[in-house]
Amino acid sequence: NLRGVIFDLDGVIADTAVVHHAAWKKLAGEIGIPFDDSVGERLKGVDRRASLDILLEQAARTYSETEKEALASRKNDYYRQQIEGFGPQHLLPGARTAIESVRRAGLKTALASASRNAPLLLEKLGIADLFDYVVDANHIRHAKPDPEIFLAAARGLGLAPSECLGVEDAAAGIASIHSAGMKAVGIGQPQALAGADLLLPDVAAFDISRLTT
Ligand code: B16
Ligand code: MG
Repeated sequence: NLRGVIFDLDGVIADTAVVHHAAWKKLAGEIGIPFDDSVGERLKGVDRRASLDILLEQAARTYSETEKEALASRKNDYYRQQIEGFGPQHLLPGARTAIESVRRAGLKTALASASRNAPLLLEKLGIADLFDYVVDANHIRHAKPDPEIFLAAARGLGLAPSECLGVEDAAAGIASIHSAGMKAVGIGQPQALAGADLLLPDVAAFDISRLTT
């Protein structure tokens, strides 16, 4: 019995997947690391440090811990520069309606974003009050595809994982949802999200009434 829906943020609700992508690409260019779309796809949903490690797989040399911290924070600066100018117009089409319809159907809503910038983004988008619970990414020890973040969201809602549904745009996120014991709705392209229980082209196609009956 479905009682809660747990949303990912970047690429599902907010048009930020492209912003993360551009920031990593800029950093990669600066340090001479090849960056193509398949690397970009692997970074989706993965936290900042794990993303950097994936990027550095292609590096010609090794980087010290201090250098890695500096690189990760440089990427975050690029990302923040873009996010500064964000507002409700950067919600993906249909995102607000999708979340509101879940609440109207009497279900709970949570946010399971790996992003440490999620609280800032929720304020800028004007949707902070639409979630019953927001996972604090600073308290998550294991990045997606580990189930930790979706399990924390279910716990925060006071629900069993089996009573929750996860919505994700990244392969790592779908894997995280499934390991948590939940059904997964994939938002995006079939190539990247083959494992999803239901695949939708975008969040505008999310219809809670078709999932609860
Ligand atoms: P930050 P999500 C994820 O957010 C992004 O998809 C991923 O590209 C990013 O690296 C990660 O957040 C960490 O973000 O650097 O802002 O802490 O998709 O889980 O909402
Ligand atoms: Mg995402």
